[in-house]
Amino acid sequence: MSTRTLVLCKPDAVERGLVGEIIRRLETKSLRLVAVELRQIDADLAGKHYEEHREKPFFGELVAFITRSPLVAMVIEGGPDTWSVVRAMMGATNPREAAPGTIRGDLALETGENLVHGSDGVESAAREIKLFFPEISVA
Ligand code: 3AN
Repeated sequence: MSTRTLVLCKPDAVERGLVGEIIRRLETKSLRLVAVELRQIDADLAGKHYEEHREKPFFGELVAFITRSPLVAMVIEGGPDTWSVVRAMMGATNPREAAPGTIRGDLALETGENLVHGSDGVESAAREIKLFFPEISVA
């Protein structure tokens, strides 16, 4: 069985011209692209996407960042635990602590500009795919 997950190349990735590098890493790993879209999201979608962080002190900053310019949203698939493979490739939330070899470890320095988002489980993947790509099947 193959599962799907949502990946975002955040605005900093688009601004820095790193979308190709990020997709290259995912594809080289043999993960497959199911859907890809360049779009600038509004505060409403950003708030729904980051629902779990709504009460955190950095929520306003997070919404301002993710809406500031276009991002690239993708649905990725590849085996039984795609979300977990993608998370391992992303590295730790704080790029200063992210291992070399990971996307954040190699390409970023600040938590507020950490290039990528990946769903953190099967349920959040289904929820997030529905938010960004309502027409795409979650599995
Ligand atoms: P991840 O992106 O690794 O799943 P989450 O879900 O804990 O991390 O956090 C979502 C986003 O919120 C992060 N990518 C980061 O941009 C931001 N964030 C998380 N923790 C902090 C923090 N302590 N200060 C500022 N921004 C943060």
